[in-house]
Amino acid sequence: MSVVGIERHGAVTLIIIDNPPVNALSQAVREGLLSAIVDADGDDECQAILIVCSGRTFIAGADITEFGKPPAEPYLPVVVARIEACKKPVVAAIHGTALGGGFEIALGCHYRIALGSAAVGLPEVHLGLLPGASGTQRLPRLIGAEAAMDMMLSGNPVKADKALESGAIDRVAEVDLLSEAIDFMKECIEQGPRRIRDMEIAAVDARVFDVERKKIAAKTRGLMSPERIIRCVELATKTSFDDGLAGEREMFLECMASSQSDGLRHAFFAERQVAKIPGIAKETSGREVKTVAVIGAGTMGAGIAYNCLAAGFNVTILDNNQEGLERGVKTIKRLCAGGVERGKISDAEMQESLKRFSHAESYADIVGADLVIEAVFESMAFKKEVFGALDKVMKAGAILASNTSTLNIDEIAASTARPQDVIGLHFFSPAHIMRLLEIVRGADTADDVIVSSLALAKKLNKIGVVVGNCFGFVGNRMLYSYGRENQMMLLEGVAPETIDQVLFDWGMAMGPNAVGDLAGLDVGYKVRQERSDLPDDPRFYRIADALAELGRYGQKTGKGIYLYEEGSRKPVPDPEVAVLIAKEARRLGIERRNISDEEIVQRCIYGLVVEGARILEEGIAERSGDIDVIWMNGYGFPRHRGGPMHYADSIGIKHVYETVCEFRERFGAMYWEPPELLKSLADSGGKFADFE
Ligand code: 3H9
Repeated sequence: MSVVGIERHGAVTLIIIDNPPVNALSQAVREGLLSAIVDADGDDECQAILIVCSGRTFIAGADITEFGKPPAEPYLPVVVARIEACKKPVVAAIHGTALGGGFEIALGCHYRIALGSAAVGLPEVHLGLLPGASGTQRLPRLIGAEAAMDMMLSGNPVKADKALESGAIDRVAEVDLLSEAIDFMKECIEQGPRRIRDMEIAAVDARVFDVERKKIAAKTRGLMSPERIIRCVELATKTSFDDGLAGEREMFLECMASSQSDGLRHAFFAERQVAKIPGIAKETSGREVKTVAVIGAGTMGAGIAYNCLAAGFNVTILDNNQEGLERGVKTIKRLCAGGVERGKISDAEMQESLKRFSHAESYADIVGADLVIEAVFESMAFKKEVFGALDKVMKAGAILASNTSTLNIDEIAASTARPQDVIGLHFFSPAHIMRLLEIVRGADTADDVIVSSLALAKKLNKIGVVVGNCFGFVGNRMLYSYGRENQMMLLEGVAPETIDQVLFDWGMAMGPNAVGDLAGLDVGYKVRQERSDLPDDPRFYRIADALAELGRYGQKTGKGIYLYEEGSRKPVPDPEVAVLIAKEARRLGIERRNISDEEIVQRCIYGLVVEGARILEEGIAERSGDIDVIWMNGYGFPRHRGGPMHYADSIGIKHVYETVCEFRERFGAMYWEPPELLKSLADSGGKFADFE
């Protein structure tokens, strides 16, 4: 079946694109569209052309699956130019979203009409790209340089009413896009083609470009495409349309060939892949979840409760400690008020959501909940007690979830007579902000409980990743290796602020020492105290433990590995800590030395890769991409590097393997014995991405 069809309606020719699921501009679509345009332009009966799409949306952009492969003609800029060159008016009728190359097609058209529910946008920046089919040259001519830069730098779609206001579209259709578009075309025929390339760009103060550069510098640290978007728009204000196009093409191809775009494209597909769970049929339906009970009104419990409330669930928070409960309720109300202040919800919506909120001190008040999320203190004994109690009172079929960040979910499930209903839902702090939800599947967890958990993640606007059961699951288990190397290097002579700076410059959202102080050094300390399987190594997390033992818990106590001035979150290096580290190193007989920035990065990041490889071997993660999604969304791993496993794939597994072997020689096999998977992929020239 052809992906581009033609229908004649009197003097109007309809070009219909039908390429599910999102009408991406594959080679076949580009070819079909070009040929249809040429035909219609040469057809004497045809007075105007309408480009529409079947299915759920207008064209959502270039076909990203073709990126990184040899380009195939006709190229998109050629198709857009041919549309614009038509002798008769061409109109785009937009429903759903016209994104990227899809919106560029619409900009090649002489007029644009969109349904009120539609949106248009240029999201290429999210893929490490810039609009490469004349968007950087046409949009500034249509709506002005500053508004165009805003759209391209944010990558966010703009709703039809706003797009109409800015001039990005010409008309909003109220009800029936097709018939209203055909009516609109009568006006277009009268006016004739209106080509954006011939429009004068509105004058702009030349300083806006540098202002914009400064504005985005911190947010787009290390990324190449945002700066090039500004350069392209600047070019549009200074040179001819054709010279601007040539500049855009050159910069687009440069971005396309970059490892950054490769990493971001990987992130795009990996985040969609996580929802597909091998072994669970696509049509498996989940259990109905309307009412959620959260147990434990601490920071995490309150954050989860607020998150569920904001997503529209009926929520009850339960804590048997009256004071703790009151504090939790206050936190939730404060978070609600914060949502109003930040313009996320209206005051009326806040009042409405508080009607769905209640608190309780006894299990009897939550027996009817569809889902219980336990968020009590991280202690196996305590969690077992809670689950034992829940098992006795909760209605049949209720999902019993634990927010444990490390503990064995099967052991927790064993304290109930319904292990099929038990699952881990590992939220990340702050729960209402962090996008990751690690969904921990126990040995007996029912498929429909997993499906419900994925649906919950979606409703909470999170990315749910299903993982297997082991200590720390995927994220925190890997974090142990990363943190371990940080701790070792402190003892070996690198200052905390140096490690943090090097990893921050490499792209991590924060350095590991600053993260430790933010999360609270007492948290990890208590977890290590409970573990009986820690390595027999006095260096293991020695500095973190020593600080916790001194009551230096981090930001919350004003002192951790760094110092914090009253009311400030800015870490300040503390000479006392430097003395403490040097003393511990001496006690342990560790020689202090200079360590290069390269070694700092390699030991921390390859530490992650080695553990990730073991996790894959053991089947704790289904795919290497799942691990990447976890690290990009829960641990501040730079998205443009595509996650730790993709990063290893992109720099070459052989190189990683050889460096790990070298580390084994230098630092011993206890931590650096290469996993079999790493070795076999290095031998075969394979990639983690190919491992099933
Ligand atoms: C570009 O246009 C460059 C040009 O400037 C220049 C070129 C020279 N290609 O997200 P969903 C798949 S760059 C291929 O779950 P939703 C997606 O993988 C592009 N496939 O649905 C998934 O597949 P599967 C600029 C694509 O309703 C399925 O469609 N455009 C593409 O939640 C459903 O996707 C963008 O960056 C694509 N372009 O959201 C837009 N898009 O079922 C990227 C989607 O096998 N797309 N797929 O897992 C989106 O933002 C969302 O997909 C969209 C729909 C909002 C459209």
